[in-house]
Amino acid sequence: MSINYQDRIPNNVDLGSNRTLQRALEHWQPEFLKWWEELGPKDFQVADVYLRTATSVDAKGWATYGYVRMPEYRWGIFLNERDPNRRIGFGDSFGQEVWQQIPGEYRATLRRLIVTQGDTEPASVEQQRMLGHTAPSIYDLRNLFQVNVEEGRHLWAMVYLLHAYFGRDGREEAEELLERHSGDADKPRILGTFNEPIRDWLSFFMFTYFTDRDGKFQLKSLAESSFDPLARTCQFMLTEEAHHMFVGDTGINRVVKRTLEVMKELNTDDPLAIRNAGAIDLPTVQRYLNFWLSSSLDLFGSETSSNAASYFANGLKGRPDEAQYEDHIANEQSYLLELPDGQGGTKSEQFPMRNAMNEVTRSSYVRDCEIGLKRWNRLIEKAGHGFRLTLPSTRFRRNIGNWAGVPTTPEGQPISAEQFGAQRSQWLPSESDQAYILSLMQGVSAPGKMAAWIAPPDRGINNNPVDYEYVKLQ
Ligand code: BYC
Repeated sequence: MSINYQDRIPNNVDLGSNRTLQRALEHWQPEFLKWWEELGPKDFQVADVYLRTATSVDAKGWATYGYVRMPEYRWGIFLNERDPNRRIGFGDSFGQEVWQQIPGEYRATLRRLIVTQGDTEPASVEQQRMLGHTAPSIYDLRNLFQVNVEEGRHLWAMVYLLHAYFGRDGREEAEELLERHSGDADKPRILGTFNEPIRDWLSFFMFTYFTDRDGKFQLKSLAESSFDPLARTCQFMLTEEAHHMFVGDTGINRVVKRTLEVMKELNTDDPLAIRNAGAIDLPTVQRYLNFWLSSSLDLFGSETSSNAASYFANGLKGRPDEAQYEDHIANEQSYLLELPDGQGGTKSEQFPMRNAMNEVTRSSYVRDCEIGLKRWNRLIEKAGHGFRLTLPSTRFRRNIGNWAGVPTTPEGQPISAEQFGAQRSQWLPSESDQAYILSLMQGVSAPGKMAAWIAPPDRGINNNPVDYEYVKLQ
């Protein structure tokens, strides 16, 4: 399963044996590069960046480090190895052989899922396009670019499936993936979060912690798919995804650490004094967290979804880590949901388990989000402060699903729109919060130097020191 780097498109799918497919992808490749040039990281295309590139999908080869100019990154097609004994792991066809081709009746639905997944990848690169100039260090700059090139590769992963298994429709969808753009008034990206601007690095860290983690859970669900090529693609994408969440987790950790240092130096927790010293007060960190978590919660879809039920029944999309469940058919269980009663209160209702799959996945996601919070709060506790970062309720500021448009407190208590409006600036980034955070965004480019609002990382990349020249700026 080593990767063929001789081909114009690196791959481990024996692309050379299918000339039509190879030609079609070689036709898409310059379109991708044009998109990268126009909407990928602005201005750093000739810099040498210390990046990892996959040279094989096994443990030894998937992370090979070296200096690369981003447009020369070897974007390619890498699937995990095929397990000839793999069986359908859930739904009505549990135990049957997995599919190497798509059954006709599921074509449209699978195409929709793959396009939705694929759409997020270039979207995130577009959202982060301007961040290079304001990186708090070149260590961070390198991490941004690593995330960006890998999101580009994840787009390739989905485009390969579209080209290889969906004929002309798939080729058209692949073109449209480069035509929709994040935040575009006429052709926006499909899912809400991917149209939100990311203008500052606090948002970038929140995005990589919370939104990339949605990616982890969606990819885990698709890695269970009966459509084996999709499952194998997502399994390999998950190995790369882990670094993206690491960037968010350690980024927020370093922001909190620096704030605590300033609080100690000044012996105060007064947000204004902390801001005057150039750090980010913890209530502002909480407000950014509230914004990005609530946006990411929408990405799981509605609490009750007949789409989700049929994805599960038909074996298209499972639960993350499906093997941990006892019952893989799940058509006799139910799930209790607390929903708005339409009169300012809540009501409990039982739903068939299959219809609640989005909520099952969202709940696993929230548990995973708590791990970072515990770590950040330990820092705060050790420094002797009573403040704690918390995850807002899954009901808070939702735009999709049963809680969409229902105003609640961050604890999930329904309130009136007036009450919400009156407290909004305590719960979500206000204009003045955003102006302050933007005022901190000034690029730092000397190796080892950090902006004043963030602590240095504990260690560098691939055993290199923190002051390594991770990006050689020309
Ligand atoms: N914004 O039945 P429902 C990642 C739509 S992130 C706008 O509840 P369903 C990454 C929905 O499409 C992972 N629209 O939805 C992270 C549906 O529309 P249609 C991305 C939304 O189908 C960082 C309608 O509402 N992967 O990889 O059960 C950087 C009815 O909704 C939203 C995937 O999303 C929203 N937030 O589930 C880079 C996996 N939510 O079909 C990358 C593939 C829902 O009626 N997608 N809608 O026109 C899916 O599995 C499903 O489409 C969803 C929704 C989970 C998104």
